[in-house]
Amino acid sequence: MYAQMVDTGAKKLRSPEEMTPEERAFQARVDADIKIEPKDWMPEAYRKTLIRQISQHAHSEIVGMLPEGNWITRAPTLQRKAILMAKVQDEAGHGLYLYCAAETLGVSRDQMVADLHSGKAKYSSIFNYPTLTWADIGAIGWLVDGAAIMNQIPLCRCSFGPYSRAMIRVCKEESFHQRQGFDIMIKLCRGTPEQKAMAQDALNRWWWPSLMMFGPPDASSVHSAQSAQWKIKILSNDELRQRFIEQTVPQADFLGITMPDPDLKWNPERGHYDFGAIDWSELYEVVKGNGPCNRDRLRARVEAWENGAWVREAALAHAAKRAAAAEKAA
Ligand code: FAQ
Repeated sequence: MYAQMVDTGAKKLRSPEEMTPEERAFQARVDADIKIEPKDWMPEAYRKTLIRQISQHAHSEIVGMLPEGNWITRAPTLQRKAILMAKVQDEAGHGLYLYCAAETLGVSRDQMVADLHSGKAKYSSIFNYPTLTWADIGAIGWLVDGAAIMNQIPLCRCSFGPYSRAMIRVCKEESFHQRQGFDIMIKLCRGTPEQKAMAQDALNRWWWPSLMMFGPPDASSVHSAQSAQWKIKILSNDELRQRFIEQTVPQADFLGITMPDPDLKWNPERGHYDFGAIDWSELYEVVKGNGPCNRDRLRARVEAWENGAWVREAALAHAAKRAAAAEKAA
């Protein structure tokens, strides 16, 4: 197991005595599980933290369409193609709810998109890995959507109203995504030896990056302590990762494929699975822009934005025309 204590650069939490009266009243509302709404007073750092996390979450949904979109034209049957198209469209919808939730905090959509394109805003590391075979589409649904749900169910209870409400709907759709991925894996694992080998290969490649989706270990996480105090984070990165492992190992057993971790074993004393050391240098490299597909992903998003400029211009011109007509009629 990792035991990496590093200086995270995290700021020390303010005690109630150090808070201003407004901050104390705000924290009391959070502690009482009263939702914070966009027009309520909030500390500037709370607003900034939410803009950072929600916009990065939105970008992840949008960039996350690319690895799976890559297989829409090559899905093995008409039914699989229809399901995959619906899933990828759902991810676009999730991105849009999340951009709307972030906009309530006073940031514009154009600014968020510009930050993604300039590399200032992050998106989930997982979407910088390639989808080499059809089994990768199964592994993404099973593992990536499985990890996303594990992280997002607690977010349904987070302190910021628009984010928590967006998450409720997103989680319902993610459950279908996870099940369709597992269904692909079942089919492959019950198929020919070659198909089962494809499923095993996909698991080998997606397992460790899926564990990294939960973020760095708690001891190295810059934002966790403050986000926990504000109930933006309900469970820590490590707690969620452990729960995901607990949920997923029996599913791999059911499929008859093996986790690529020789140190993974049930620890009856802890009542949890122990697991091998995660190579955190890989996460940090991918987040810095050096993953296998970072450049392709950003290029695809920038091109899509530029190619769609005429649609945005036409929609704005149409809206202006309708507003002018409505004014004339009034
Ligand atoms: N990748 O101090 P912490 C999906 C960054 S949605 C990239 O622990 P925090 C659906 C972090 O931003 C997947 N960057 O940060 C789908 C921070 O950098 P910053 C997305 C990462 O925020 C499925 C720095 O490291 N889900 O999959 C990663 O407290 C299939 C320090 O880290 C969400 O965004 C990473 N893995 O905790 C779509 C959920 N981990 O901002 C299509 C909401 C950490 O200071 C197909 N987000 N970083 O420059 C969260 O829960 C949190 O933001 C964490 C990170 C847990 C991701």
